[in-house]
Amino acid sequence: MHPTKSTHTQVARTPIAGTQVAIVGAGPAGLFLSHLLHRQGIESIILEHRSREEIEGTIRAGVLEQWVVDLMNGMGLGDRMMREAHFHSGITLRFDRRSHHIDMAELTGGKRVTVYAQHEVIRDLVSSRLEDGGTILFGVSDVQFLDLDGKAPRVRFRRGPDGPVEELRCDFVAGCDGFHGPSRQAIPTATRNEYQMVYPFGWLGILTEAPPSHPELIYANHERGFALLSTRSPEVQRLYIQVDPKDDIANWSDDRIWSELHRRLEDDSGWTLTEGPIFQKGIIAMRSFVCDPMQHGRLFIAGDAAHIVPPTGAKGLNLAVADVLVLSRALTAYYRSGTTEGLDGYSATCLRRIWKAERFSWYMTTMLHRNERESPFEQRVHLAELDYLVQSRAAMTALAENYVGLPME
Ligand code: RFL
Ligand code: PHB
Repeated sequence: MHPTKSTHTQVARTPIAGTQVAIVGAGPAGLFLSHLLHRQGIESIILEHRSREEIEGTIRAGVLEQWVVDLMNGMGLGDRMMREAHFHSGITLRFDRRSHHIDMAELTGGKRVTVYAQHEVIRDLVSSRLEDGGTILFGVSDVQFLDLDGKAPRVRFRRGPDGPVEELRCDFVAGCDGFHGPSRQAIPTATRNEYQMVYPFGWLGILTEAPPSHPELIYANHERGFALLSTRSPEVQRLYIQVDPKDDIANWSDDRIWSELHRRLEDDSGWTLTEGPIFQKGIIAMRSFVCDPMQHGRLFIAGDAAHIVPPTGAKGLNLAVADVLVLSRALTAYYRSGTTEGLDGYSATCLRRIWKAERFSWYMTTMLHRNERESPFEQRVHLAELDYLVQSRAAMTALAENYVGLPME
């Protein structure tokens, strides 16, 4: 591999010749990568299938690890987050109608839980990247990869569903196109190992116009199933309940949702949940998934394109940022000195962190959900795990340091 310097300057709507790094997908992975590369003087172009309005309006993650907050601030992207996010010192675990506060800040030397919605992060990253003169092509379709094994890969695409076929020449392709995108499939099956676990439950998530009911997140293990209370703003709250992933949202009237939330979340302290109008609801399935390796030739995949975690550990967005931080460092070293060591080791470096996050997300998920397929013995073991956790500083510290984010190497 030899570094090349692209001289291309992109003006939207004119034909595109080339760039240094073609990024597919404007989710957290793609947008953070484009920002990180730009700060190192490396050019990129983002090709995004959906419209700007769609990506800025999709409701997903809520919790940022401390180092992601620090990274955003260090990159000058944190002003709105620091004004509008909610900073909690810990979380509450609730089971057997009792509540237990896990003081993450105290257990981890000051690291906090930051609740700032993923679509707000997306809004901040898109506007700042466009202000910097970056190129994000929204609404592209038919993305295909060519010559990933060679020195000059190309990405073929159309603008909109009917635009002419265009080709973007580049040095590298970053596949940041989420779990259903095409980039992972471009790694030959002969070399691609996939590890997967599908859970027999999903989450029904709502957004409600109500004031916060509690100063921090509540994760509840209840005999009727898991429930989670989170927040978005002083006016909007985010709540989830464990449901059958195949259930139809039409079966869930607002009254039924509130009734389940009350039953699963309330404890013996007299605390009650504040209701409000529900303005968004949906059901998501849950899986754990890892693709190894995360690279093929000059293609590097990152974020949900390479791995999925169930949301109970709040790790997905944070892992996506960790991947692209590793990738941006490897690309920077390559363009500065021609060394390919970082690029060659990209997959192995990322997978060490990914498997730890997979373990933690699986642990939180199995401990907090009711799984009808498990034996009564296994179910009792999960309750014993919770009981042990809230009595052991060592166990709480282990949970806290994983939740607020393991250090980046
Ligand atoms: P994304 O966000 O899916 O972005 C991929 C982008 O690629 C585009 N795309 C294509 N573009 C061009 N051509 C194609 N052929 C394309 N195919 C796809 C898509 O339109 C999209 O814009 O992946 P990325 O960047 O890897 O980011 C991953 C995170 O979005 C995800 O892990 C988190 O949302 C997971 N997650 C959580 N993560 C956390 O860190 N903390 C949390 O609290 C948290 N809570 C959650 C979550 C995910 C949830 N859902 C809905 C799955 C809560 C929920 C309910
Ligand atoms: C959210 O606020 O959407 C959220 C919070 C914590 C999680 C998952 C999602 O573990």
